[in-house]
Amino acid sequence: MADAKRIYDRLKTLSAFSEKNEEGTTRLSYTPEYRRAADYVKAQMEEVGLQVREDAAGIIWGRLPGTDPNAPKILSGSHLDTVRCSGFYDGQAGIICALEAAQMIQESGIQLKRDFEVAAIPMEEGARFPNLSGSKLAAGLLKEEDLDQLRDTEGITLRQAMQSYGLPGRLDGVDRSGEPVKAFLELHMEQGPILEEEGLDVGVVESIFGCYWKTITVRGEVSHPSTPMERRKDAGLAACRIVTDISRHVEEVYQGRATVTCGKMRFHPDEINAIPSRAVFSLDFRSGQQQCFDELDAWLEEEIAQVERAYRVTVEQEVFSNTPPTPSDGAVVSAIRTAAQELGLGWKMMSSGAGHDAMIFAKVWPMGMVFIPSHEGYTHSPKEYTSPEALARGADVLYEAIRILDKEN
Ligand code: HGY
Ligand code: MN
Ligand code: MN
Repeated sequence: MADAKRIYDRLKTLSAFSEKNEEGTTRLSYTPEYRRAADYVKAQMEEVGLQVREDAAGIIWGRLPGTDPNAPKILSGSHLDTVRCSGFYDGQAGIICALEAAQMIQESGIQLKRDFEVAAIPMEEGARFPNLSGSKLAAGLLKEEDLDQLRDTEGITLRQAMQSYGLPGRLDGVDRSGEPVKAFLELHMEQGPILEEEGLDVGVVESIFGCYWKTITVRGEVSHPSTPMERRKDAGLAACRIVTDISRHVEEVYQGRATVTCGKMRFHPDEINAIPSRAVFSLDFRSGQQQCFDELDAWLEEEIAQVERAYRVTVEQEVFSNTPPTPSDGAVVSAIRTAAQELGLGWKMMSSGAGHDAMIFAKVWPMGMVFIPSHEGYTHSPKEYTSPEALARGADVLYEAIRILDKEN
């Protein structure tokens, strides 16, 4: 059985590799704190006896060789980066529980037929570079030329960030999409309250909600706050109108089938006594049905046309990230479900509202996810918490699922 204390101690140690911030853990990709966390993960993998390599994208792969090097391998892991002021379970629990499963395999003395590899992946969160870029590099969905196109919020290109992090700035050997893989498994905290409220140990994820990010730029005219209301071209007010209108629309029409969030908004010139000439804000759409995204696209076009007329501004929108709703692989789901049943755990089939690296790997390999409870659903917050016992039960399910998948043809 998994060692709850060992798992928790590794997570707690990881949590300290953080930029100084108001609260919680902040570890953006390719930063000095990311480097310290990566070095710690590599050292723990070596301690477990894995063959460790860091590829040209900074992805860490810890390999436990199987008896048949040609058998399609089993991969498991998650992201090592965090959003700002986060907890230390999102992503990290998936890496450390996969490492625990590897250690359980080692300690049990069993020999897998298939290679088993543990992965620690950068750039899953969009806190620095576009989200899911690390797994997209491993899945061959981002190419060398993208390294000069993708920029962080300071304008640094991905290639520059990789090189200053000590990587070659090229992608030799990163794309693993052509390799035979039996399953990519990702353990993740639920990031919702359902498992805890229903007193269950495990969520067997059957699909992952799509994730659709837009940047909206509103342009008006700067003028003095004494300008009469009817004569303004107030980009800030127009932006707030779009956000409140689309939020109300989604709440009234989609009732839980979709969500929309404005997490970032910047005004220019950003002065108390100047009517904003420009407002730039984000919209994050989530839904399990592609049709909802399509409908909201059309609705937003209409909304923008009305706001442009009403506020005498111009509005542009840019799709920043677009990953459709993604089903898990039936055979992998079945292995996870059987593992939970054999362990006598409480489990349920469920969808994931949050996005994950697994939804990118699903484009090239069979994918499945193991959810473990999130205390009161907190996530992207220092209040994030999953008990050591729940982490250990998740690692047990991962271990059993690996053994089931290993025995299959
Ligand atoms: O945004 C998400 O769904 C995930 O936390 N990256
Ligand atoms: Mn997250
Ligand atoms: Mn995550």
